[in-house]
Amino acid sequence: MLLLLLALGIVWRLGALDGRALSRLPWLGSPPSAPSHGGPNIILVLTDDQRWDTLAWMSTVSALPARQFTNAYATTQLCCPSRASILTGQYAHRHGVLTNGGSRGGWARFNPADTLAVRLQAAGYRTALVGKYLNGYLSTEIPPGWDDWFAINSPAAEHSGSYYYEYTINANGTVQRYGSAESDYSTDVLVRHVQEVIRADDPRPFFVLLATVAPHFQSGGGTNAIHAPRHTALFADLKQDHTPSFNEADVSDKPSWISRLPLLDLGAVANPDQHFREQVRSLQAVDEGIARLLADLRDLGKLDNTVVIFMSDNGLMMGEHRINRRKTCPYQECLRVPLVISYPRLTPGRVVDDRVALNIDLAPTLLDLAGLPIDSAIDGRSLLPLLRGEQPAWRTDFLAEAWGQDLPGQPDWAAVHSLGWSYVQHASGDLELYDLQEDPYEVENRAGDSAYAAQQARLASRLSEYLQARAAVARPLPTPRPAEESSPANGEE
Ligand SMILES: [Ca+2]
Ligand SMILES: [Ca+2]
Repeated sequence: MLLLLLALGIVWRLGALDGRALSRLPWLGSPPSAPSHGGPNIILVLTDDQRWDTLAWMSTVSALPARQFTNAYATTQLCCPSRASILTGQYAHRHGVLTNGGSRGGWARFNPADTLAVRLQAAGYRTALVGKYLNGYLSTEIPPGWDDWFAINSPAAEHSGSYYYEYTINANGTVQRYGSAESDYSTDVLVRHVQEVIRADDPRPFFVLLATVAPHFQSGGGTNAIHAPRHTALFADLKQDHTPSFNEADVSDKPSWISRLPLLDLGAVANPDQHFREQVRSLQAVDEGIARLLADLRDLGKLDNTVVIFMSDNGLMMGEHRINRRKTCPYQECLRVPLVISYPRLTPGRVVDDRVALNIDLAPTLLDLAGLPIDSAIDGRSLLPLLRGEQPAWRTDFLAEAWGQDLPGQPDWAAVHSLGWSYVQHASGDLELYDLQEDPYEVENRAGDSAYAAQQARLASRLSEYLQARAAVARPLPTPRPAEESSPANGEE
């Protein structure tokens, strides 16, 4: 009796809290009986290592009524740092996840306490992470901010480097094992889970991060992306365009770790033409999955009130400047990502927008869509005014940065990148300068060329401003353990 009175007393005291806090107490049941938030539903589809120039082969995404950002970039061009930036709206130097592993990066270095998911959940959203989280996440731990956690958590050694088949998923605390059957193909498994999320009888708006494995190449063996069996017959003759930088004949203008690369052996297993075709094939299941989700939303009457964002975490070199299957480079192929934002209320038709959009803009954009404040802890800017068709004063350049050793001997670098120019300072002291109007494929490094001295001085000054601002907010680096100093921190994932 005493216990009952005590319990009633606690419930009475909780009654003084607002309804949202009350609803999140598990023994009182959830979801709440009434929507606590009137914001739109959000589905963020994040592909892995998809270059911007493969978007054209995704018929559903290409046909969405949407604003397509043709100059969208990853500020750090690597899975884990970029995903951490998407979740926080912060530059890598600020959230501190600089690499995919080692002491300077990976899941273990990420602070999950204040993410987009945490903020949206606190505001009344039902949040779901479906697919890839952060590199090195092998845990059964569920980070804060997620109501529904369906995250791939198997170590690379256990699944032949694939993640397309033979992987495990932490499904809200229960580890599920997937095999090699056609129905285990990871893109389809993830999409099916998102279908469950959006069909759930829950009055709260949802935020779903659907992070596919596709179209990443397999780790370890240099083999290509894996497509769903139903797409084997597609694109048999498809080849990537070989731009003037493909297998660049003269790389003597490049820093030493590039100028010493041999010409690519195009007969090798890691043939970039084949990988391009396999990327496009593997993206078909992603595109079909998005079509299924759109059909479900239409059936549920939720289509008009759902924002669908399509983006990749980073680009990828596929033979340009002789570099194959590498990221963390300052060139267009690494920096640029596809970015499409569809919100029927704001984007009734297809609009191409060439303003500079960044991975760090996603978090503030989604907070803005949810009516939440964007505070000074966020580096990116909301794209919502752009979605509305407004013309605010907007950035014309940005700071790009990278750490780790994706190419042997490659130092850390920072760059200022605009639509007209790219200027790169490597920690080794090497400089690169490209006139992107004259030389969009970056085959002629103009650093040190007297004809470009004024531009170089202007860009060096601009980069210096960025680096001073960076120093003021950068998360301190850990002291590297001796064994790590000579080993790659990024691996191939
Ligand atoms: Ca990636
Ligand atoms: Ca050259």
